[in-house]
Amino acid sequence: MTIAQSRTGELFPLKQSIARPSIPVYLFHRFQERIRNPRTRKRLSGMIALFRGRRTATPMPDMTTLNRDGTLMLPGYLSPERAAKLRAVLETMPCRDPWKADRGTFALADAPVDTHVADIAEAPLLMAAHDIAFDERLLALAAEYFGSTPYVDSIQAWWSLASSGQPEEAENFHRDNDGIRFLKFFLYLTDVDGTQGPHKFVLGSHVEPRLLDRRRLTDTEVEEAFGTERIRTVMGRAGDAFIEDTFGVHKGQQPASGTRLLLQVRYSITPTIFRSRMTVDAPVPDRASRPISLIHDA
Ligand SMILES: O=C(O)CCC(=O)C(=O)O
Repeated sequence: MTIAQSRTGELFPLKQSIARPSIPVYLFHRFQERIRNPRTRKRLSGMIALFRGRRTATPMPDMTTLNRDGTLMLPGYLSPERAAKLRAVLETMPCRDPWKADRGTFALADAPVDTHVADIAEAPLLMAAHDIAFDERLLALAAEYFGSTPYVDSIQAWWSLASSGQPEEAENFHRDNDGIRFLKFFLYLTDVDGTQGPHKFVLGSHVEPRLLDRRRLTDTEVEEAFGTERIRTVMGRAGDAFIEDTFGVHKGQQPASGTRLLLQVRYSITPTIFRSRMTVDAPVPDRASRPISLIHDA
């Protein structure tokens, strides 16, 4: 039993720790990641929405911003007290370096000096994280954005650490290719100033056919292609959140000092190959939008 699993009342019981995407999900992933033009991607996801049963649109003022910019700020999403409570539980959970798997698991305080990202694998078990992932407002935003019922595909949490070495992986600008249409909800659980690895997003890049290659992009390339004025740097307090179409160009910067704790929920129109590996032994929360959960076993 891990430290975290001893915290009953805060965690759901674990059902599976190695849930895998099915072969059709994997094959569809390989197909959709090759479709680079944002318009073609939107057309295809529209066809999927039609096939799955299109939602009747409920006018939501937030959708104008999300559709135009590809990102929507949700300041003060959690109160500072709730954010601190969630952080206190996550602090007790074992971490692992997703880019250096040979390190095994470690406590945050013992993170290797060259670890940039300390991932918390047990985050999907947290009841407080489920309250967020199945929040009616987030589900409604995702349903409107997709034009169809959302899958709650994953819950993740990780620490970004000030460590040695050059920016790694997602610390460089990139476009995500997680699915044909998806949104990521990001929640800061520590205060994030200019030095603590603020997230960056290029406004409007989710619909713009520039720098579409499946690779990491340099700052110079992004600045030249889109202009520095379109790059939003997201600073905020613990409890601030934003939801984003991360097919748009973005990165999570390497902190120059301090640590950043972030919780992320992925919503998608189809299951992704990055779906939650952990599932919980509990019923899917009853919500008006009838989300499909990949964090629960069917
Ligand atoms: O850590 C961040 O702010 C960004 C993470 C990221 O690039 C991603 O989830 O795709």
